[in-house]
Amino acid sequence: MRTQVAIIGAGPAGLLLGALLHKAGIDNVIIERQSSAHVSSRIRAGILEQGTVDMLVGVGAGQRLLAEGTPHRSIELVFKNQRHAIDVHGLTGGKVVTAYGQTEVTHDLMAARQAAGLATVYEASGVSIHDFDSPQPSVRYVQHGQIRQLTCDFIAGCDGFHGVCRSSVPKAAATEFERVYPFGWLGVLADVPPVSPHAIVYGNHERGFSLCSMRSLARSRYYVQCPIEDKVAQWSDQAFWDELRRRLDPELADRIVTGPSIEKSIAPLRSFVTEPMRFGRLFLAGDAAHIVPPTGAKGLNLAASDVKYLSAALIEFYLDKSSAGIDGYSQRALRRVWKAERFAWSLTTLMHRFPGSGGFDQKIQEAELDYVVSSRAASTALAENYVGLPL
Ligand code: RFL
Ligand code: PHB
Repeated sequence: MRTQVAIIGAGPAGLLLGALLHKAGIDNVIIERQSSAHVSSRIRAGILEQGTVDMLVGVGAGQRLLAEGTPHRSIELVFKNQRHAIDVHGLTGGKVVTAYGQTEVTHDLMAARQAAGLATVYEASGVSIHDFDSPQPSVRYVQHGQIRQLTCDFIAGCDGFHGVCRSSVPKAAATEFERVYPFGWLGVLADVPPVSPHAIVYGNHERGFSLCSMRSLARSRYYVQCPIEDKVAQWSDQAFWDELRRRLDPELADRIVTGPSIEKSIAPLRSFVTEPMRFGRLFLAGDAAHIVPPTGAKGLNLAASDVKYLSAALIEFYLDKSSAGIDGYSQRALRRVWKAERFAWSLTTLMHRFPGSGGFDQKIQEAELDYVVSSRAASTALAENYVGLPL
């Protein structure tokens, strides 16, 4: 089999890249390790920047998003048991974020890809990539017990943090930057109306961080910071709801509607960047190249901006016969990646309880939060990062 661009991974990065290339008439094949059912059932991100929404609409996968997504014009910060709204919409000249689950984004992109009849290989095992330092790279994998080979012009490594692409690059060719946080997020998904249907609520409390988010007017997503050693089995639904309530202001705590969890998991928090994001004819995009802690809601949105830059570079290569775009891809993408890394790190640092920190650290966080909500300059800085810096 031969194609122009072999895409490894059918997460948001791979599916969106495939859609953008197809729209420009560039042939591509996606090779995915998991089944399509597995891919479309992973519960992860929930908040889309306007740029991400525009891209999904642009590739024809935005119909349900526009009908069912919930635009948020503000976020709320809870500290010292009080809630403060940040008017994101007003502070950014009219920008909003949209609550729409990654599960739905993936579902819509998969459906659009299937409708267009584009090639996707699911349940490919033993995927390996070869010769990306030559003009004719290839991908090998096993499907239905048979070894297959796909030759191509370029490989797009959209295979997430644990994928095969980044680990196929010689160690000496890349530099990795990393910070691992000493806590996790315990997340619960429940079919109950969201406590705050018009805003995402971020809470700072002596007991730790909390977050109230949503997937729809009937489905809520909540998180509490927990020790990284905790196991999901230790947390009954009741213990989760009690802990969440303790960390919110009394009015919000009173309003929470609880119900049985339909998903419960603990996610570790990490900041990670690999540089560069291009090695000959291999490009990395999304979580394959970088991880942000979820506090800023940036992971999926960064995957989208990477593939926007990458698709523009490949379109320039095929249609304008110029290599300038692919030569500049890494530098261009990394500029935006590092700004999102900085934002996610600073919001994580501001909102969480760190082991070994004491009263002084809590007071400093509260003073900074007080500054953020009372200074127009500081709340504007938060708002413009939250809605997403310009592409
Ligand atoms: P993905 O989604 O991990 O997809 C990678 C795909 O590659 C496949 N794969 C392979 N395929 C073939 N061969 C191999 N060897 C392979 N190895 C892996 C995998 O099966 C998978 O299908 O990466 P991608 O596309 O870069 O997308 C990144 C996003 O998924 C991620 O950044 C977000 O989920 C992060 N995130 C959030 N991002 C936001 O923008 N807004 C949010 O509100 C938000 N909330 C979150 C989040 C992530 C969370 N967790 C669980 C880490 C909340 C949480 C709790
Ligand atoms: C979510 O809805 O899952 C979510 C919202 C905001 C974040 C992270 C996750 O910062």
